[in-house]
Amino acid sequence: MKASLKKSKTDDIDVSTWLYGRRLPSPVMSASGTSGHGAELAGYFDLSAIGAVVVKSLSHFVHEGNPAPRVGVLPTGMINSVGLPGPGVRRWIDEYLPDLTRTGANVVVSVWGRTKADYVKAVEQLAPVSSQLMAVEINVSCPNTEKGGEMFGHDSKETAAIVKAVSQTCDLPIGVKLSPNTDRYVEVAGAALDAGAVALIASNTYLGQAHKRDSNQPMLGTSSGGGVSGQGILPLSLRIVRELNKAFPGCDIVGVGGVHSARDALAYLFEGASAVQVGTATFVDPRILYRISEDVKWLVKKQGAQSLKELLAKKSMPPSF
Ligand code: RRO
Repeated sequence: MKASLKKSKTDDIDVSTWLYGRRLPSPVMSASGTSGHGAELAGYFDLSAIGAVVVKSLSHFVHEGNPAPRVGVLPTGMINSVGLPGPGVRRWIDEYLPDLTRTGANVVVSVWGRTKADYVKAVEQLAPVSSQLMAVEINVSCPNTEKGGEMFGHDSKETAAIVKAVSQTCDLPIGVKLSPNTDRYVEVAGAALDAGAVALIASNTYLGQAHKRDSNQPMLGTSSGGGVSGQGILPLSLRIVRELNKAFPGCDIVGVGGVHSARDALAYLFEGASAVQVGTATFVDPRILYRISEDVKWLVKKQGAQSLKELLAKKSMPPSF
C-alpha cells in the first residue's frame, strides 16, 4: 500500500541517464559479481526499472573459484576472495542469459582472462548474442587471481592492449573496470580510453587482509587476503571518480564503492559519474538497487527539480539536502 503511494508520487520524476550511448531509466546499476550471473535478483524487483544488470565476470572457460570461506564480514563492509567462479561464456549464454533477457533489463557482461587472447576469446563467444547486450565491461582488476595482487589493470600498456584487442573483436561499447590498488589509475584509464574504451568503472575492491574475530587466523580460505568493499571505501572511490572526471571531462564514469543510499549515489553523480554500481549493500538487502533508484527520485523531487539532470545542473546539493 505504502509502496504504491510512494511510487505514484514520483512517477513524473525523470532520473534517466546516458551510458554506453543508451538512455538508462535510472543511474543505479548492479556491480559485477555481487548478484550472480543472471536474473538472481528478479524475484525481488523489476530488473528493467534499474539502469542495468552487470553479471559476474565470465571467461571463455569454466572456472571453479577459490576455497571457502570466500567472503567475510567487516565492521565497514566486506572482504572477498571469491576467485572468479563461473560457467564460462557458452554455458552462460544457454543457461543464464535467456531468463535475464526476459526481464527486459539492460545487460552488461563482465569478462576476464589470464591472457589477452582469453579476453578476445570470451568476447568472440558473445558475438551470437550481442543484440541482447548493452556493453562489455573488461575486468582487468580482480584482486583474487592466481597471481594475487598482480593484475593487468596496474599496467597501462597491458590494459590498452587488452582493450584494443577486444574493441577489434566486438562491436559492443566497452567499459573498463579499473583497479584502485595503484596510484596510476589515471594513466591506466587514459590508455584504456585511447585504446577504445568508452566508459571507466571506478573502481574494483581494495586489496586487504582480515583475521577471524576469535583467532589470529586469516578470515578467508585463500589466507592471502582479498578485496575490501562496502561503506568504508566510499570516500576512497569517490576521490578516484573526482580525479578521473578532472582528467577526462565528459567521459562516462561509473562510480562504484560503498553505495548504500541515494545520497551516496548522488555523491558520485555530483563528482561527475554518469551512473553508479551497487554491490555489497545487496547482501544486506536484495531490494536495495530498486530502493536506491526510487529514493533518487524522491531526493530530486524534494529539491524541487523535475529531473536528475536538472538537479545535477545546480552543481551542488542545496543545504537542505
Ligand atoms: O571473483 C572475485 O574474487 C572478485 C572479482 Br572477479 C573482482 O573483480 N573483484 C573482487 O573483489 N572479487
